[in-house]
Amino acid sequence: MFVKILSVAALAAATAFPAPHEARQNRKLRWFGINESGAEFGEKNLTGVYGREFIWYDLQTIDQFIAQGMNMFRLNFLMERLTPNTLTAPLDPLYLGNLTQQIDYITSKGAYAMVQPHNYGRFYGNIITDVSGFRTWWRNVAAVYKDNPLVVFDTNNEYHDMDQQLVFDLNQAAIDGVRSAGATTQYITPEGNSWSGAWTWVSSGNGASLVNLKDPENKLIYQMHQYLDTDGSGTHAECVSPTIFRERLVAATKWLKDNQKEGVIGEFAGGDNDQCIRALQDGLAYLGENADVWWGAIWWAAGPWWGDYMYNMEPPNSVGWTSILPKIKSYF
Ligand SMILES: *[C@@H]1O[C@H](CO)[C@@H](O)[C@H](O)[C@H]1NC(C)=O
Ligand SMILES: *[C@@H]1O[C@H](CO)[C@@H](O)[C@H](O)[C@H]1NC(C)=O
Ligand SMILES: CC(=O)N[C@H]1CO[C@H](CO)[C@@H](O)[C@@H]1O
Repeated sequence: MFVKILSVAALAAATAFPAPHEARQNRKLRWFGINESGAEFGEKNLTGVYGREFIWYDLQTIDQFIAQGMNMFRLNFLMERLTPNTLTAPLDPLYLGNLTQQIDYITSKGAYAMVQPHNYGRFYGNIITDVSGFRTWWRNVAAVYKDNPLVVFDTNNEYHDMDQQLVFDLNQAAIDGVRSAGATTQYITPEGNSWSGAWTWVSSGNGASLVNLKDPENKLIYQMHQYLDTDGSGTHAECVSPTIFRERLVAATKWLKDNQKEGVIGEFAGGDNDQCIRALQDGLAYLGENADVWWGAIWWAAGPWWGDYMYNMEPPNSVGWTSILPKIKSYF
């Protein structure tokens, strides 16, 4: 998805909404969680100022999500803020400090934290071609978290319009960098070209290419994204049909099974309307039916600055939190 809609004003209309708080017992999906988004905002302003161009996540909301049964937090941030100017630069202590604070908090609760550079395979807007520098970037980042098995490494958000071999090489470099740092117990999620869409995973050539990624620890969980609007971009409140989520997962599911791979839907969403709710329930049920290969799904999105955005799931009064989550939570 490439559009963000912010209306902080919408937060003003606060209605106290009591959060149901049973912890989930019969988990249907190994992972279910949410994208935490805001630290990657203001990508035109680098490095940018905390609280003005970008924001980190409200730790109290983490507890609220966990109380709803979530156990996976995909943490959006920008590479340019962690390593200003060059891929191999030292990690910025304050930005890293905030990322680590989030990770430590989440994992101290027993949930997974996904380290997710929201960079589309680009650095300062340019496609990353320095594969060796990218490997070093990942080695440096993974070294910080190598002793925390609840950290998951997402190689990069949504490569797109790139040479397929380069996408393969960057993913392999990330895997090699992470493992060379001594981070051997963590899962890694490669992403594909074409915005890592599940519906185009096979047709785009991602499947044929990325099937050959090698991880000495054998802990790759392929990450795909899936939206339910006509163009699959996640920019509309409407969903194509009540079965569109499932339909858009069929080819990727077959690929996972045929190749004995495992996957996760790293971003998905639909608007708060009957057709989308049915599609969301149906698609999540499908993931549950295929839980041998699908680890779960991660909603797009939460974060303090989403306002009245149609997919906002930030507690306590966003549409996702008050209206959508109650209708889908029994599916994970
Ligand atoms: C942030 O970026 C925008 C767009 O490039 C620019 O107009 C604005 O002046 C920048 N703000 C700061 C504080 O640099
Ligand atoms: C988070 O970033 C802000 C702004 O740079 C900084 O003041 C603060 O100390 C950082 N927090 C941590 C825990 O490092
Ligand atoms: C696929 C997707 O939703 N990507 C979006 C994630 O959120 C950021 C805003 O923080 C967008 O820029 C991305 O396009």
